[in-house]
Amino acid sequence: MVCRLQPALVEKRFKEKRLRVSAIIAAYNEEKTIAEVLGVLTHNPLIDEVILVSDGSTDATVDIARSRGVTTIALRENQGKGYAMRVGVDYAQHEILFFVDGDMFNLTDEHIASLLVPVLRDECDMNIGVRNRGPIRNFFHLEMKVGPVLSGIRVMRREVWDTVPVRYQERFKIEAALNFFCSHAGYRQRQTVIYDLGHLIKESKRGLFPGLSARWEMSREVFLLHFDLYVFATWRPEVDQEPLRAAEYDLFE
Ligand SMILES: Nc1nc2c(ncn2[C@@H]2O[C@H](COP(=O)(O)OP(=O)(O)OP(=O)(O)O)[C@@H](O)[C@H]2O)c(=O)[nH]1
Ligand SMILES: [Mg+2]
Repeated sequence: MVCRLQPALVEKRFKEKRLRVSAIIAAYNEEKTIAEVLGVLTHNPLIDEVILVSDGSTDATVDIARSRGVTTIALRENQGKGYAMRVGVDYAQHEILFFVDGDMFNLTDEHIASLLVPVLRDECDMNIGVRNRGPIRNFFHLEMKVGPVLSGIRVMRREVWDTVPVRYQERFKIEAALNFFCSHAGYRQRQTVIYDLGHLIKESKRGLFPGLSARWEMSREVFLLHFDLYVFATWRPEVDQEPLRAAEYDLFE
């Protein structure tokens, strides 16, 4: 007799046995989009915990997160994206970390599954979401080669995060550092193309000139980081694991 597992049964087993997922959103003044992002994450069956870290936001981000009932950590002063992510990691209870930017829109369960499932099925250790922006913007993003360097939507095992020395868990260094140290430590990295996922750009969030200035800062930081990581190689993971600097925050659970 040939026995075949029913797809529904396989799916049920997968859900019961899978590793647990903590979703972490580092958000700085994202009141326009955060409710939608949190709504999708809190209703997704693959996600077991949602943590919002407000990076010194001065708008309604914290109030919106609290009203959605997610764990909210409100840093009292802006510390930069990497630091906010690290605070979320320290607070997260689960083995799989799912980072999502707070300024995204049109996030769907299909996007989430396409990023989470390969890590949950142990096909890779980090899965980076690369947004397909359409032919014209893809061209300006060097045919999507810039996406993986900066992408804020990605899934990883906790041990991948732990490969990054503390001094690279800073501002906008963190994503490029994750890519580098994940590969350097021999973990398996994958990129998944995501369609129809939008996000707000700095120029629309902050105004044209402050936005351009912030973009210049981010680009400069990431560009110089590549020299540090790949050319001068100043990192020494074994001596770089200093404790995280302290910052004040309020916790709402
Ligand atoms: N700009 C900025 N973003 C932060 C900070 N801390 C956390 N973030 C969050 O990091 C995510 C990405 O920020 P963005 O400034 O939009 O950066 P980006 O999406 O890589 O770049 P563009 O949208 O192209 O400008 C958002 O969820 C922000 O809320 C911070 O100090 N500055
Ligand atoms: Mg953005």
